[in-house]
Amino acid sequence: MSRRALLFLIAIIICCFQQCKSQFSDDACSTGVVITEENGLSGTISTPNYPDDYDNNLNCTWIIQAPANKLVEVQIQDFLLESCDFKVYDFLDIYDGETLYSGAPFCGDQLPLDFESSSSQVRFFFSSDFSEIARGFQIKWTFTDKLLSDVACSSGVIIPKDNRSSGIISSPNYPDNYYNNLNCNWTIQAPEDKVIAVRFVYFMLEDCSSTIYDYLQINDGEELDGQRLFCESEENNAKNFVSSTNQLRLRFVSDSSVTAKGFNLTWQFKDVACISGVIIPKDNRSSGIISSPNYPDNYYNNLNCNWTIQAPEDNVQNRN
Ligand SMILES: [Ca+2]
Ligand SMILES: [Ca+2]
Repeated sequence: MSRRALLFLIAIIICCFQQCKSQFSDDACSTGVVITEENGLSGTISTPNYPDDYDNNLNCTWIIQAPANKLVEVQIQDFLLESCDFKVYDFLDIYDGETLYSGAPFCGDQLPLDFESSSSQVRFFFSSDFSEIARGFQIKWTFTDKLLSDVACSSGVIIPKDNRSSGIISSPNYPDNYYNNLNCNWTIQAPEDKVIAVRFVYFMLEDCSSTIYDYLQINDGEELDGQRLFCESEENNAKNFVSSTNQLRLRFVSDSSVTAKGFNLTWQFKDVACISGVIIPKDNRSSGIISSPNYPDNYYNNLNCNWTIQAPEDNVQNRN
C-alpha cells in the first residue's frame, strides 16, 4: 500500500471514529440525541463519561422514537446521581409521550422503575448543577411490538361518537380472520328514552362445542342477568335481540390459537319497545295510535306489553 493510500485510510478511520463518538458525546447530549430504529431495536443511553462521573452544568436530552406499531421498553441498569436527601440538584425527568413519568424527577439513588411506554416516544432529560457529581446512569431501551389488541381495538370505545343512531361493529380485521389474543371492548350508549336493536349480519367464531375459547360477551346495562355470551356452536348461535336498557357493553375475546372470520353486527337505536303499564294519553290528546313495537317491521321476541287508555271521566272510549 502506498504511503498516500495509508494516510487516506487512517484519515477515514479517524473520521469514522469521531462520527461514532460524536453520536452520543457530550455535545450531542446537550443538543439532544434522537434514537430511532436506525440505531437498532435496542441499545443503551448513559450520562456523559459513564461509568465515570458526569460533568457539572449538563442539560442532556435523549428522545427514543419507536417506529409505528412499537412501544419502548425501559430498563434502568444503573442509576446514581448527586444525593438529594434535602434538595434536588442533579435529576432525571422521563416523559412517556407528553406525560411526565410518575415519581419524576429522579435523583440520588432513587431510581425509576422499569416500564413499557404507552406511547411511541420516551424522552429523557438529565440536568446537573454547578457542583457535586456522581456516576450517572445507564438505561437500556428496547422497541417492543404493540400487542395486536392495542392496534386492533382500543378498549373502552364508546359508540356512537357523534349523533348517529345506527352503526356497525365488527371483529378486528373482518371480513378476514380476527387475530389471536384480542380483548376488545365497546360500549353502545343510547339516549335515555331509547333501546338498542342488535342484528348479526355475520357470526363465526372458533368452534366452542366442547370448550369456549373465543367469545363475544354482551352485557345489557348493569344487570348481570342481562349478560349474553356468544360463541360458535349450534345451540349458541348469535341471535338478534333488543336491549332492555339504553346501554350495551360488548367484549370480544380470542385466545392464543385458532381464529375465524369473526362477526359483523349492526346496532340501531329504537324507541323503547313498550313500557309496561303505560297510561295513554300522556297529554291532552283525545286520539292516538298504538302499534306493536317496531311496527311496520317485525315485533321483537319476548314482549309483554301493557297499555292503559285512560279517558276523562265524562267520556267513554270509542272502540269503533
Ligand atoms: Ca450536582
Ligand atoms: Ca381462538
